[in-house]
Amino acid sequence: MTTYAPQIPVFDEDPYAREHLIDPHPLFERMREAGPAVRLSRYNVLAFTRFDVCRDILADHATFISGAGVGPTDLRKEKAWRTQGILETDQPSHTVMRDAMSNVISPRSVRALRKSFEGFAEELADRVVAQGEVDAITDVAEIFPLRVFGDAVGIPREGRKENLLAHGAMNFSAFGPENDLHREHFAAGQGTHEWVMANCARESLSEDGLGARIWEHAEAGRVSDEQATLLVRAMLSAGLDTTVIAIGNVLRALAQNPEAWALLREDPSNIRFAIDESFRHESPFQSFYRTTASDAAPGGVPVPEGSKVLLFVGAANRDPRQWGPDADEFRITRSASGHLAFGMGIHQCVGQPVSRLEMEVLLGALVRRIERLEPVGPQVPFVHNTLRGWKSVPVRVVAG
Ligand code: OVM
Repeated sequence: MTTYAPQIPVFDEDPYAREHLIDPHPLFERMREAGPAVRLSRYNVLAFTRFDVCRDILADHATFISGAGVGPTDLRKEKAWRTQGILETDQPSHTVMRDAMSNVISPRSVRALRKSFEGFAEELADRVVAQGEVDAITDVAEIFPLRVFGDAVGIPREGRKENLLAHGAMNFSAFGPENDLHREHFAAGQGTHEWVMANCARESLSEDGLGARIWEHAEAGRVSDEQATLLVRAMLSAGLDTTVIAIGNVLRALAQNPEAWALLREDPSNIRFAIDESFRHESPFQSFYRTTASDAAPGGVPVPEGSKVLLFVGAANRDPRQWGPDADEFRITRSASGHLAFGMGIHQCVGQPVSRLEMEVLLGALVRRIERLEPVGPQVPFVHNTLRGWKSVPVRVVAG
């Protein structure tokens, strides 16, 4: 067992316990204030919650590697539940995969998606207004990416809903410890991995989608067939739940902050500020790990080679040292860009322009029709090891 410097503050609480997952910010604050790192005694791991230190760790991909997995398990010692993909790969093979991925998800290819995203956004927004009272999660946030992102990748419509959400919840569970929640999400995800893998195959994907564009890189010999499969898998496993949660979180924040909704109606160019502020304020992907390839000292804290380090980007995104004394408030007039919700450095989310486009187009269609959203009835949190969102956010739709 790794021994850490004795002066590092020790926390006996479990950040993955239900009570903290439901309301993580009080514990995040105590960890941030205790020092640049705290040792979680339950896991014997160092946890980082301050913005600057998390950012520095993410920027140094040579010292803080991903190839040993971005969950708590060292995948060099224990076999992963699935083949390691782009997320859990280091240079040089990461670069090969990343180049293909960023060629496929390019400014031009993302721009080309706008029209079809808008078509479905208009349809869905009409439906929301007609209903008058909706669940921002199940009637809106879950519906939109399943349709438009599924179509963009080029997978069949049938089976998406039953497979992709449970698959994402299962997959992202493995970036946290093997606790009861992990087991629940793995049980619920039974069979979905097989469905996802079957849809990564060249012959399952439509001609005109992002998945088929990935396979062109395999045909050209720039990536192997296995790498192409893993890149389509990354789209399907990383692109769905995260965006569903992101849409749910921004709708919830806007329902609770009607003055922010009014600013979007006044000037729709404010939509992108609301999106970034929401990513900062409640980051969909809250925490993950790196592994030290050599002795390191992030934020001055000594970390021996071969240690897992736990990064709470959800806490870094609330760090008052970075965001000021009102860091806990949702305020779309602040400059929230530079948050760590999409990571940072060579592994920074490559799909983020697609996710942002989905959010921007959908919010645009909604603010054109709706004067405000009023929260009604109890909200149900999505309790998950690494994702932060809601399962139910009922709202009354005030058209106008
Ligand atoms: C995966 C995957 C790939 C990229 C990112 C990610 C942020 C997951 O293969 O599951 O999560």
